Amino acid sequence: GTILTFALAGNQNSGKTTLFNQLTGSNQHVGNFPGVTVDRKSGEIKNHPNTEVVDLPGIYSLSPYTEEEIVSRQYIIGEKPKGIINIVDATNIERNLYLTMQLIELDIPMVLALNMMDEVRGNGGSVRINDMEQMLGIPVIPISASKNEGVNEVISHALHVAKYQESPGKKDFCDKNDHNGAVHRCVHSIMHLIEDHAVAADIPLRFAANKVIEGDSRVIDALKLTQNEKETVEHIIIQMEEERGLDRAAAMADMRFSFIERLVSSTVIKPEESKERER
Ligand code: GDP
Ligand code: K
Ligand code: MG
Repeated sequence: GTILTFALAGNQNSGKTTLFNQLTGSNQHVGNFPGVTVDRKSGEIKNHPNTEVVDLPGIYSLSPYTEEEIVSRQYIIGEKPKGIINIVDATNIERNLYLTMQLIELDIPMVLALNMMDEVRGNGGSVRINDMEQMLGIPVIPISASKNEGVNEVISHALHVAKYQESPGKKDFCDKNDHNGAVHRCVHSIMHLIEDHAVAADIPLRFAANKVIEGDSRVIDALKLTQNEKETVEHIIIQMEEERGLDRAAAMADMRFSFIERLVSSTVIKPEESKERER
């Protein structure tokens, strides 16, 4: 039958290699991604024949700034794994979720393995997992990779979303009613404008639109926009920058961090707060 392929993606030091080892045991192959010196480690999930997990390099975003980021997005967009396992360091959620939001834009079935929960709990903190799942629109599984806790749950959720191709439930993280309304309108106008090109180039639409706004030349070239369309895109972005009072890169980053702030403030209970609660 067909092989269920998974990308394991996360920030550096999120516990990616630890989880990869728990998922695959000793069944690992090491190679290289084509054309670069970045290691490509893959393996079958323990007790699940016809699966393959690829341990992507540790990355902070899907912007094309480092070899690791280019390799990772090339792999996900080009080879189209059936699912993404996104590992997040629960002790550093704000920073880690920046990548999570970009992965969700790719519209590939995905689960979030919230790692280092042993440390969070040890410090007296906690996370409202159900609320986080609702706000992100993907399954969230609290784990401790180093203690092998929650790993089987990650496997069963990952197999499920991949088998049934359950894509993330939401991709729009703009709050239309806050100061990001202009960004929201800009993203939608550009999605509308580039839709046929994104389909032809086989690039997920929202990811393509966001990358066009960020000025990502690889994505812009791949879309093969006409001169006329490029000018329209530029006009839409300039209008957004004027309304928003920020340049395009800052406006997009602010849109993502505003959401992350809302998410963290309603789902993460920091140690001091949880102690308050107990009193
Ligand atoms: P990578 O850079 O994402 O591949 O991260 P590693 O797997 O190398 O892990 C980074 C560090 O975090 C190592 O020292 C691990 O032992 C540690 N680590 C990984 N998972 C956990 C966990 O669940 N809890 C704790 N406390 N430490 C962990
Ligand atoms: K490491
Ligand atoms: Mg590693």
